[in-house]
Amino acid sequence: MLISSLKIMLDIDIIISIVAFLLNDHTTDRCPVKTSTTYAYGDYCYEFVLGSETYWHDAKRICEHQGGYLATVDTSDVQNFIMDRLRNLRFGHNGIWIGLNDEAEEQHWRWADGTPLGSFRYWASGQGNNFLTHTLEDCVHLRFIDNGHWHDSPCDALGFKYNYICQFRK
Ligand SMILES: [Ca+2]
Repeated sequence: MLISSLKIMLDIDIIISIVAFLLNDHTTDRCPVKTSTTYAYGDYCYEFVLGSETYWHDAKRICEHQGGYLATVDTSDVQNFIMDRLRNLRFGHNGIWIGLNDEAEEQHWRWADGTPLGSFRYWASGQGNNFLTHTLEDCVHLRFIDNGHWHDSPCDALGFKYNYICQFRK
């Protein structure tokens, strides 16, 4: 009797895990854009564009042309998800563009989808508030070789081309 109740409990545990996995929906079935480097996470799909590196505004335009926007990294979960993916992909570049920018108003950071920067921030020390050059540095990349910390840099200047991540709602 004890053994059979134990077995039922175990079965329920397994069913709960399966349902949780399905609800989280890690498949890219509902992603509007599917490439070999598109991943589903939460309610969103993230397309890691790892071909030739480009300027921030070009990356932004390409994401929008596909019906998405440059990625919003507003929780540590998303930050960790992106870093895990880059590690798994054996990402070979220094950094990757995300949507964060202060081009509309200096030091008022916003994501490319229009939402203001919230409480989650992952600036490298001394970044995001560099008063000497802040007017020149309006766009942010996640710096892979600096453990994913955020660095602001010129959006469209020679020497500042990166890969990028487009985000889409499922
Ligand atoms: Ca700036």
